[in-house]
Amino acid sequence: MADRSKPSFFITTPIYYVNAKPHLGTAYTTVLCDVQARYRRLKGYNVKFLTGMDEHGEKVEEAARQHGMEPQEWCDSQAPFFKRLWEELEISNDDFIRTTEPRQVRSVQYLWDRMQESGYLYKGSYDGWYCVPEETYFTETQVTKADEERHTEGQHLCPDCGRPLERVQEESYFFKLSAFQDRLLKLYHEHPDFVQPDFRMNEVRSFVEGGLQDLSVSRTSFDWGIKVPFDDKHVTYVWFDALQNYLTAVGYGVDTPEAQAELAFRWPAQYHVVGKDIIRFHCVIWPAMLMAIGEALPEHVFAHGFLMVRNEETGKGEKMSKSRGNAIAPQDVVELLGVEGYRYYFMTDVTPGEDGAISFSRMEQVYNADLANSWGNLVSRALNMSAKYFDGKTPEDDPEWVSRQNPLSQIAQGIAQRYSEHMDKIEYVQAKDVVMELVHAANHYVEDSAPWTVAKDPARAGELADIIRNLLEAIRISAHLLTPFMPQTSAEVLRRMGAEAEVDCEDLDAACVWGQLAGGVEVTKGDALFPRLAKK
Ligand code: ME8
Repeated sequence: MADRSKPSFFITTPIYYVNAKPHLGTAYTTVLCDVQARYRRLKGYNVKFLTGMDEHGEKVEEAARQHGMEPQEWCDSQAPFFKRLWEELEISNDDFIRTTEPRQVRSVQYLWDRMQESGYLYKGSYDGWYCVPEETYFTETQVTKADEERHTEGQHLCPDCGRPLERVQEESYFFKLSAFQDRLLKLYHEHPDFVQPDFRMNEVRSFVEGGLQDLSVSRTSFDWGIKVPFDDKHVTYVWFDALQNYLTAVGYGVDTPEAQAELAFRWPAQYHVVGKDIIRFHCVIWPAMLMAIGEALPEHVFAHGFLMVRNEETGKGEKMSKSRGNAIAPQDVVELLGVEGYRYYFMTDVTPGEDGAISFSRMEQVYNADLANSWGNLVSRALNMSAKYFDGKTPEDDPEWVSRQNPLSQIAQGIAQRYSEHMDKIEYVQAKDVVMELVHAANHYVEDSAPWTVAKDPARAGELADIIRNLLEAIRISAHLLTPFMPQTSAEVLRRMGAEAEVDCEDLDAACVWGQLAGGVEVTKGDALFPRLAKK
């Protein structure tokens, strides 16, 4: 039972199609949400972190057929791949939704009834283009324009992905999306941070300003989908079904007091995190659907860029694909960097809003510089010295020692607040910089204060205790701040310095106040946290 005395923080990933195994791109979005979910738990929120699988539609049905399976059987066979990878990458989701589950069927059918009542639904017939890989409709004008630009000579290709289109002619229900243009523009005007980062908002706004067409939301030419409750010749268009998952997971359409309390507590969501490819579905269609049925709108949609593979010869980012032979599997990166190094690299070296060019050489560089040489090295030096000079323990605070000035406590002042300003907005690169400033300063401090020399003079015992205490305190605070990125390492560091009671912290600001290190507590030196990667 959720503790509803804490504020709710509801964050979602897209639900991924089960036509392919999870890959570096889907893992990127999922880790990005995980970091935010873990951060919010540290800030005392009651978090619900939702991910899942999108199992209906032509694309999934085709994938099943290609593998000689029934669609449901195929989806069931794919679920373990997603669940296993998320476990391996330390994804702390609280729920995993599949669109073939009874709760989704019930909720989508409830949505149909509400739509029918709203007056924004009508029956008609669709005659136009459809891209199966994108599960998207395109108008004649869009297709003609793209074909002219591409010189496709009679073949009609998808304006977005360039793959061949299908001609669809069928009876269909339509959602009156065109009626929402003004209300959507008003939303963007009144809530400029509804779409993040800013430049994506401009893209969405100009799309809507260009005019909206009604959307076909049911299909009659195939049947792998949720039946329309009042017309069972029709199945739900896969996006109309998929978007609804966000409401399903928090109890929408369930007539029990518990479900209604959950819905009231959780909805609206704070963040839908998506890739830039599906921004229109989340920033145009989804809010219009919610407006039609009178539900509150999510607070933010954060659209991140795409991961590209850096071509070492040209220095340019290229789309990842099997046919180019440049696709990188998540397991390859885990093998190189370990899970925590994997998370750290993608979250702190790729700016979340923009496309990011990734490469193995850059991964090694970041790992060695930040994790092996800076963070790992600092922890190992400080714990070793503490153990060596203080009989296997953290030094006691020496009341005789008066000089309390040190550069580290100054840098640490207000650090949790500076870090949070960035974490709140998913600015992970900048948040990491705030922590690494303290880590780098601590490494310099070791050199400048030369504890190994101080240790030789018994008259300087107070000074030695102070130096080691300062280092351990900087480490304690950094470990807390790095928890969302590398939860296992941070927990291990806190354990090694005898602070395991702090591992499940729910008040980051309080934990990061300087001066809380316990003295006389046993320390464990342990193995290197991040062994340096040798040059291949
Ligand atoms: O669109 N870089 O599912 P999908 C970064 N089922 N992220 C990437 C990426 C890349 N190269 N490639 C994919 C769907 N992604 C729908 C969603 S939600 C109601 C329904 C990520 O399996 C990114 O988050 O095609 C993108 O938006 C998502 O995978 C698309 O996943």
